[in-house]
Amino acid sequence: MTVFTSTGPRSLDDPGFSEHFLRLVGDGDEWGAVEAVTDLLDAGVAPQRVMLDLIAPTQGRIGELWAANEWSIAREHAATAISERVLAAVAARTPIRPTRGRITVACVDGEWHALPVRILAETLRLDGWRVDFLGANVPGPHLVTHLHQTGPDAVALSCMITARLPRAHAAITACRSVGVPVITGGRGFGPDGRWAHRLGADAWAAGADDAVTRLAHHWPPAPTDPYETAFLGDEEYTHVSRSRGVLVRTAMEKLRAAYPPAADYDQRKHDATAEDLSQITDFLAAALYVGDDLVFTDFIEWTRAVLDARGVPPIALRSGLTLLRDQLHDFPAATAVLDTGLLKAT
Ligand code: B12
Repeated sequence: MTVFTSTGPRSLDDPGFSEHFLRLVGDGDEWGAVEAVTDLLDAGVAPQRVMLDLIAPTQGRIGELWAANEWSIAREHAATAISERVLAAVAARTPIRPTRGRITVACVDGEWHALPVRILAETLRLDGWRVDFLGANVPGPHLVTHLHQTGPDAVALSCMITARLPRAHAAITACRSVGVPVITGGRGFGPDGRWAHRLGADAWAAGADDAVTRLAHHWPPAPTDPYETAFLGDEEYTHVSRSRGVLVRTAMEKLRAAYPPAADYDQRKHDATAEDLSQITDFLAAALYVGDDLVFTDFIEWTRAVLDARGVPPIALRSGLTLLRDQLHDFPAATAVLDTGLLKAT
């Protein structure tokens, strides 16, 4: 479908349109971005398609441009804020009276990727659900309090980063224990949602369209015992997660000797390195928690590319991994995961 905007003919099928929209968002042109989507809605394009085929992939590009060091974090934040306002404009233009049940939509504790789950929330609302959208970083106990107060038919839990899987497990178990079934989604649950099932989720959906179908046709799920959940988080996981502070501090103290250019780091670079090591430790802990190296190796490959784009050589990452490994020689599973990470960092 072709739409005539103030800047000429535009269509969702035209690859030039997504570039045009990315430019508007990247230039901080909120007015232009909102106009572009309202023109599409006026022309009869379904709001679900605007969200899933335009806003979602554009947000993916925004993050990739940040990762490639082409956009600063400030430009990424400004663009993300515009994506959120564009989404709000779509929502304001499409009021729907709820006809289905009530659903709580939230990100797990420590998860800040709010836009994917906001798109999910709006898509469910358009399908007739009454949605309580709790947004990013929802601590488990507060989520459960909310369930007691509102009595929903389902909880939709989002996890985009695998490092948050242990907290996702706690949230899934808590929701199921109070009798509310959980549908999960977001890349953090792994390819085909493989870790969602291990953590006891009632369902997993690849995206918002899939979630709509699942909730319309396969809900509520067959009841299962909420106490029958996998025991995850053995001794090694517990050690790595509890010693996170010491592991990172010790690695930072020894960094200069292992990687001499670190001696010239200013405070900003020093803090960024400590932050990277903290995240590496979180992903290591999550890999031990679910018993899958992929959690770690995926993150290491991505970190390597992010550092490379900022002129940091792979040896710096390898030094950091080795400094963590040196402290964990009594922990065979952790050492094995770090070894696979070291191979990916080469
Ligand atoms: C944009 C982005 C950011 C932005 C977030 C802005 C924001 N406020 O949302 C910024 C730059 C701030 C950021 C930060 C980080 N990010 Co980031 N980010 C991305 C990126 C590029 C796009 C995410 C996105 O919005 N996509 C658009 C959405 C709409 O598309 P979608 O995912 O297909 O959406 C569908 C599904 O997710 C699904 N869905 C989502 N939730 C749910 C829930 C349910 C119940 C259901 C059914 C479905 C569902 O439905 C959606 C709609 O169909 C992804 C990579 C990617 N391409 O996805 C990395 C990515 C998620 N980030 C990643 C990382 C590592 C980080 C950081 C740790 C980086 C750092 N070193 O600081 C931080 C962590 C912040 C935190 N604690 O949460 C990694 C995670 C890796 C991993 N293995 O876990 C990714 C995958 C990049 C990568 N390739 O490695 N990120």
